[in-house]
Amino acid sequence: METGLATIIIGVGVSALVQLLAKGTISNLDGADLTTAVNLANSIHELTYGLSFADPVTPTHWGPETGEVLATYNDVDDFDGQVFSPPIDARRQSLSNFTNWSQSVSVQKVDVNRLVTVVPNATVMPTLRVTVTVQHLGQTVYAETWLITQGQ
Ligand SMILES: [Ca+2]
Ligand SMILES: [Ca+2]
Repeated sequence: METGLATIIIGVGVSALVQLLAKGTISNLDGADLTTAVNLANSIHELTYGLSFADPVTPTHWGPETGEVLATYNDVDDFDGQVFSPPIDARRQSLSNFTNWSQSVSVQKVDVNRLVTVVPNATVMPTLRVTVTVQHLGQTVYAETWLITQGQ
């Protein structure tokens, strides 16, 4: 009973913060570039919906597990530090006609009680923060951040 209540309270707090973070940042107001950049950021966001919070075989390992490649990445931290240029769509297909564009992904573990605080990757914590930064010709056009909670 008490455990269930705590889960609900934490869940409400997290989703409020997700909405705040999901607004993203805009650093370049070129309309067409911005539309492209938002779409490329959303592709990565959509892609992460299908991933496990941690690897099913080696959940404490950070980054891609041995033998994994883009097509077989199956948990969120597999994408930490990955840069896609040309960028990829939500089905991980390379978008070869988007030359000079890139998606850079950062995954950080954050404190569930203080979501702005990054904690070491090995910490047992049910919250990850993902940031994708989209660049065109080396300039950042758009960046978006969202949270992923364990069991989502
Ligand atoms: Ca992994
Ligand atoms: Ca994996």
